[in-house]
Amino acid sequence: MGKTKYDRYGALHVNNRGVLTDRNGEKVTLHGFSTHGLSWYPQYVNRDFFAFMRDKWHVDIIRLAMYTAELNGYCTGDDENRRRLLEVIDRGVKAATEIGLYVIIDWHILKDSNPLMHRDEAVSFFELMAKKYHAYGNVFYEICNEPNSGCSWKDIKEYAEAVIPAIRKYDEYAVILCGTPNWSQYVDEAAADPITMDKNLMYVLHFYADTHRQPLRDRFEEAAKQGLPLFITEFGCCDASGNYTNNFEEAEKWIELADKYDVSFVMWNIANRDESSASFKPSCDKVTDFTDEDLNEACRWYLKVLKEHFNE
Ligand code: IDC
Repeated sequence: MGKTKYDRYGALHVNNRGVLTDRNGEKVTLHGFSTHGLSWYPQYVNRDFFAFMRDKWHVDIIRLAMYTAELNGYCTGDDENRRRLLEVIDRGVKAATEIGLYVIIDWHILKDSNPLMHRDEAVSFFELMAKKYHAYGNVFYEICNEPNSGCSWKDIKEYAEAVIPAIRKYDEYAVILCGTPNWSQYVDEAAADPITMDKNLMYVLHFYADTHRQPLRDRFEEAAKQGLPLFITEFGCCDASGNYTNNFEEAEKWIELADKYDVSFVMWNIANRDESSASFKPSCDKVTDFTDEDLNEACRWYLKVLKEHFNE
């Protein structure tokens, strides 16, 4: 096994042209997978599987998706549930660190459409995360997955301006990822009024290829051209529900565009749930050492993309 990207590049930052770079200014793009909700599928957060993804799948980043509202969310479940979630995150961050992967801690708002709803909890959560992991160098903090249902950029910005200082109190350097309006699509609104209190910040765009096509690519490209730091922390080949037909033709256009602007991307999702965005077939209950027959079509497509084009 060769050196991982983390072994090679170490802690990253956003340069003044909005590109993710290492300490010598060399640009770095990361590719990997997102877990499904950590309360639902904690079993995939294990070191063997992370090492398997690193060695067999050319993965260099894992996103730990912690729902805040849905089923045993961090803000809706009880104390015991919160304790369990913190434990899974800790296991995930440590496993990723031990084997040289980057890792995203994702505050996965969804049903709770406006991040201001749970701002105080988010401030305490990220303060705790930064306190624990500030020395690691491979951790990204994603402060709000997908603001939606009319949540404005102004609200997201107000939220970010409360959470960023909570992180910076302990972690001066980690890259912070911030969601954008309309399920993390309207990056143009962030470009028009960026957050100025912090330089080590990237804005998030999500796409589901069968739903979000050229009009969203145009928004993405416009923002990229303006030098807005962008990170695709979640995408799918299917429609926005996370299910139904995969559209690989549209997905390929997205990958090409992301690559053109050196934007990193992470695929949704690691689970054996009965939906086309899940990587594993429902009949597969393994938690590592997957074979081709265990994988759904979108996962197989993605592994081929990573192998053929992003295998450094
Ligand atoms: C979906 C899951 C699905 C789950 C649902 C919960 O795939 O199994 O029942 O969430 O509401 C997103 C979200 C992500 C969604 C995904 C697919 O970030 O949580 O996961 N999606 O709908 N944004 C666009 C699509």
